[in-house]
Amino acid sequence: MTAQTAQTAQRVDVLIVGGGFGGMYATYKFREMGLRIQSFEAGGGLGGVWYWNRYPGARVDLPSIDYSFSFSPEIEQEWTWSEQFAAQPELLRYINFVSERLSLDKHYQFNTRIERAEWDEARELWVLRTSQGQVWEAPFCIMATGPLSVPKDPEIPGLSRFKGVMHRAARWPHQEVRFEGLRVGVIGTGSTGIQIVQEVGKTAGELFVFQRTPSFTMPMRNVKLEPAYVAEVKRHYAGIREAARNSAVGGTRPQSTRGFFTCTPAQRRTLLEDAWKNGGLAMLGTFSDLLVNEEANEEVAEFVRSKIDEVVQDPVTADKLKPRGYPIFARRPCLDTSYYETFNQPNVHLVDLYEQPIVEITEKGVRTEKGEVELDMLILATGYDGLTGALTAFDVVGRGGRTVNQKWQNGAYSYLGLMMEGFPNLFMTTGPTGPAALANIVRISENDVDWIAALMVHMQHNGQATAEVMPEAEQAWMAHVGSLAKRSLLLKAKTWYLGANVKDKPLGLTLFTGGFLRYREHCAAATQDGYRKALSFTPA
Ligand code: NA7
Repeated sequence: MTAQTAQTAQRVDVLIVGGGFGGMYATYKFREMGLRIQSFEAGGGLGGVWYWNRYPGARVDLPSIDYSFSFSPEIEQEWTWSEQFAAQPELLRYINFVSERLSLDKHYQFNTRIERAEWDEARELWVLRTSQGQVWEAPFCIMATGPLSVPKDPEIPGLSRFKGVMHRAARWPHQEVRFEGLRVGVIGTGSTGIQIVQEVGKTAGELFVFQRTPSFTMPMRNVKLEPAYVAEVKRHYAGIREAARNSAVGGTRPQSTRGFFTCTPAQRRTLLEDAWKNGGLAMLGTFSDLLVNEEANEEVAEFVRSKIDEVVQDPVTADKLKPRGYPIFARRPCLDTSYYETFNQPNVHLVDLYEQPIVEITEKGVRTEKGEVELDMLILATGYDGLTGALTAFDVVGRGGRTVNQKWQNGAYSYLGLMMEGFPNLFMTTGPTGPAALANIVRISENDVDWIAALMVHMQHNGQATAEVMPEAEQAWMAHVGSLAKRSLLLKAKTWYLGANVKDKPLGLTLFTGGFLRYREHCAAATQDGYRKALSFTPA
């Protein structure tokens, strides 16, 4: 401890980093437990991903009913969703409604990044330094920093040379952006790029879609929620939440137990057609084995490719839009509203980057191997340094001066995605090696915060100052995560799930692929066992 730290440090019980769903719930939960808290958020308001991603067409790809907090029955009754899949402005309104209702934002310091977090071993405190030069200390620190909070620019030379307007999807301006009469380029065709293309294509003078890997996308079939439906949901929220908690995906989407090849070809076709008509992620839940049975997966992939042929009029464009070479659902499945139809418009042009890779960004636009595409506006929808990016972007220093960067030099390593050996009293919500990205992030956040809260109560009752995961428990969890991952087709696509989209990042599937319910069971088992097999404690 330096003399300066001693003079200026402010002290609370829990420090919370992040203002997305995890941070908001942690702020509420620990305050209700009577703890003194201080929360930080780099953005100017709450919402995390939904604060930053204001691009046109931004929309959640899980039903709004599921993608909302369950901890307050009052808020469930007071808030009414207008659409099955809410758009970003409505999501942000919901987030701010929750914040106002529970007076959460007064606990936050906004526009504040944590630049360093260090465990002071002698005093058993986490010491956080902010971008505003303050020092905060607390025995507990919650990193609710989210799996998708560090956007990634593409590694294309000349990005800063472009003289037109450049927008990043994940740092979208707060003012309205118009596209009428403009030549707009979009790089990236993941969930974000697809949402942007189908929206911007409506008004842009010309739209150039720079596609490297095509994604599989299925119809969202979004609908307005009728008052009678909403009333029914509100009557049954308790049961809906229970079903979500006990499901593999943390939502109410049906998940069949039938294997693909237990059905006849005709039955399979009917089921796939039904799923296509129902929209959303229905198709993934129609059979139980699409993420482990390669042959079944390929049949479903071929079904979706055939749908592209049905919609896209130009056969060459249709062919280029067809994803090949990786299993369907191994990249995040996208949900769209007339994405493929957009390519039938005369103002929309697909630029296939397999055929003509981008060479550089110029002052005027994008130069591919076949020539220069002049643009007035360039939009980057090029993804994130997912899962680990937030905690490796600054120094998080644990016992013995070891940083998270050092601990994760060969890939993310943690216990339940919640704790790390060498980092006592430091907790993550939706952290890597948990089910983040594969299940409803709101349900995972609530599970994680509740788990941490139960541990804190246990420590208080037992007069314990610090908790740390034991190396054997962490190793055992990693071995379990690894053995499940080996069976998964997720390994067969180059995605942010695996860290494949970030240069020099260690490759590996450090996500729990056993489903949300199993994950919860692992969490609950640790709690019920009094943490005996997993954690070591020091006395207060
Ligand atoms: P994704 O899914 O990581 O998509 C990023 C896209 O950007 C993807 O199509 C990439 O192609 C493309 N990309 C990245 N770098 C380049 C370069 N250098 N040149 C051309 N194209 C590039 O991010 P999203 O934001 O769309 O979605 C993230 C999550 O948000 C999603 O999984 C949902 O959970 C919601 P590539 O695949 O690398 O060939």
